[in-house]
Amino acid sequence: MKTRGLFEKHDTDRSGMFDRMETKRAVDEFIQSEGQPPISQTDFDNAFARFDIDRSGQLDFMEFRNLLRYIGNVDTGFDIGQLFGIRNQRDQRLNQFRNNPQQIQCSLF
Ligand SMILES: [Ca+2]
Repeated sequence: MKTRGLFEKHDTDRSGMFDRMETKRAVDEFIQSEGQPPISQTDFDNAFARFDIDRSGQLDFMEFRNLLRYIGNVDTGFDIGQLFGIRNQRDQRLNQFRNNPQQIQCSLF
């Protein structure tokens, strides 16, 4: 199914925007049609946050299209869970460093 068709099908309240539930349903259908393994709730939440640029809690069509493209691309050679795992680890280290740079230095040397 084309992205536009997928969007119109799952925009059940015809708002022109996807809320989290609508996005999840559309992503699940997309993933299934691509023969990809199901996306975990954590990966979905991360992906949603990444593409909800203005933090409105909703995705417009362009944001949704970018999300699908991202998920689709990730499947070619990358495991999305692994990818987000690496990113989360990196973010955790960065946060640790910001919160307590000296402690990190001690653990490195
Ligand atoms: Ca909607």
